[in-house]
Parts: sequence; C-alpha cells; structure tokens
Amino acid sequence: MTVQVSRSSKFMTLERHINEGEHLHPQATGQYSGLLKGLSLAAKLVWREVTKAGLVNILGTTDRMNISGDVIKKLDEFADQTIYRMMDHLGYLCVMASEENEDLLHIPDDYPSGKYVLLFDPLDGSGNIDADVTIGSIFSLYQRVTSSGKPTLRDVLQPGNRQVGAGYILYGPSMMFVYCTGHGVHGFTFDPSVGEFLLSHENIRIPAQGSIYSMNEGNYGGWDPAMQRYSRWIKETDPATGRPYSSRYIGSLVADVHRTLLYGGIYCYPGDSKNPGGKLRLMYENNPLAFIVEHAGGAATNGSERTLDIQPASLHERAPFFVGSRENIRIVTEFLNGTRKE
Ligand code: P6P
Repeated sequence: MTVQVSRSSKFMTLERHINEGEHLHPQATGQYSGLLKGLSLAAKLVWREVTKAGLVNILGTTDRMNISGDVIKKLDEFADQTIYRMMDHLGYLCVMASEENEDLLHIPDDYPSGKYVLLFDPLDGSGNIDADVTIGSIFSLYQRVTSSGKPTLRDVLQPGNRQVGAGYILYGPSMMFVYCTGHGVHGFTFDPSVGEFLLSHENIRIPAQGSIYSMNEGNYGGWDPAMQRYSRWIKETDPATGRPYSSRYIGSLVADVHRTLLYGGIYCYPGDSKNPGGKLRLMYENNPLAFIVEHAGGAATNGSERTLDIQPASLHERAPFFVGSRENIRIVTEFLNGTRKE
C-alpha cells in the first residue's frame, strides 16, 4: 500500500528553512543561521523543563528579585541560564542582554566573539507557570555598532527598527517557534516524535482588522481619560462587522500577541497613573513582537510613536504597547491623540 502524502503538505524543518533562507542574505556568513539553530536548541531544553514543571519540585520561587521587580520563578532562572549558555560559545554573538539580568551579559574572554547582539526575555508570562498557562521566550537580534573591542551599551540600546531578526517560542499545548529575519513571518510546530520543528504556519499575515481586544481592564482606574474612552468605545458594536468585539486576555504577553497575530485585533498594555511607561519592557518584549507583527502586515505603537522608532535610553525601560491589526491600531491611535472621542 503506498502512503498518499497530500501535495499541499511541505515537510520543511526549521533547520532547512533557515539554511534555505541564507540565500536571501547575500552577505550571509552562516553566523546568522547558526544563531537561530542555537536558539531552537535552547528552546527544546527549556521546553523539556517547562513541560515537567508540574511534576518535579521546580516550582516555587527563589528569593532573588530581578531588576524589573518581578519575583523570579525557578524556571525563569533555568531558562535565562540555558539560553545564555547555549549561545555564549558559538562565536556569533559579541554581547547579550536579558530581561532577568540588570547588566550586559558579556561573552567569556576564552570564547570567540561575533557580530550579532542578542536580547531576550527568557520566560515571558512566568507568573502563569504554576497555573500551566502558555508562556514563552522572546528574542531580538541586532548587529553590533561599535567596530571592535568590548561591546558597550551602544551596541545594545538600538531602536527596534535596527533589528535584523526577532521571534518567540511558545510553550503551550504544543511548542511553537515563530521567527522573522525580514522575509516574512514563519511558524514551526515541534514534533516530539522526530525532535524537529516543522513548518506549520508559512508567511503569517495578520488580518487588516480584527474583532478581539486584549487588555487588563483591572487597570482601568489608572488609565488616562483617552484610554478610558477607548475601552468604553470598544465594548460597543464593532463598526466593521456590526457585531460586538470579543475580549480575550491570557495575561501572558507572548500568547496574547500570538493569538492577535493569527486572528487579528488588538493587544494593549497602556501606561497608567502609577507607571506612565506601563509594565512591558521595550527591548525584550515590545520591540521583538512589534518587528514580528509589522512584518506580518500589522502595526505597533506606544500611543504616539511607532514602537520600532523609539530610541531606548536604558536597558530595562518600559513603554506602553499597542500592537495588532492596522485598522485597530489606527483607531486606538485616534483615541489616544484626542482626534477621536467615540
Ligand atoms: P498584568 C508577564 O509578567 C507580563 O510581562 C506579560 O507576559 C503579561 O502580558 C503581563 O505581564 C501581564 O501583566 O498586569 O496584566 O498581570
């Protein structure tokens, strides 16, 4: 009996996709491909721990607080160290920075240094670890700007429009690796039976307009009047469809943005009276996710400026984040700049 494989299925692994993508970059030296492969291996190691978190005594919290004031969970530390250790000796990076570490993460002197800069949020949504909710890792790639010597903050504090790549890994019902190097956004789903990420979402495009909004409305009292007006407006009928919007909020940024990327709509994390910059970190969360969503045809802003154009002033600065379908972003921007009241 011959096995019929449908013509439409493409058995494309992440590794082959990365290799084939090299021809799109004439100056490719293989460093970039090696980088992405290193990240996919790190993802598998993190996923192995995340999937058994409920079974071993890895839950609970450490007594260390990270720079952003979140209580670190043991899985956070494991993910942070795993990504650093998987990437530090490959010779592709000159420096790293992690949401979980106050200072730059330099490459050990006895390891070769490369031309790329890696920023990462090792385990976004970690507050959900104990509830077995989808969490993820987010990464952002730049090229160094200093010509030689020990990399400095100048190499890291670059606006998001200078990214050469970005992506995230979702640890959920399945593990997904979503990335973009400037030529489309592509999603791969992990098949544990072969140990490979297989192409499952080729050239993802976000709908131009969506009817799902995602925000933590518990913060309503601290929002400015324009944001409060927008959050009331969005509960009325969606003019594009004549039907009401749906509210969806997982509380895990990488999962909320992934759903927005696939289904359309808008994710909002505004600033408030206590935290004008909001909660999300520009370098480790907003920029890489904005890069992905823009390359899928969407948009991202801090309410007044394109997220990717923000010139960062510090490694862990926060910025309000509105990301999603172009039409939804256009509408929220009109409310926030005062040109629209309803
Ligand atoms: P809130 C997780 O710590 C995180 O940074 C994002 O993953 C998530 O979207 C957000 O915080 C949730 O914040 O204030 O809604 O609990």
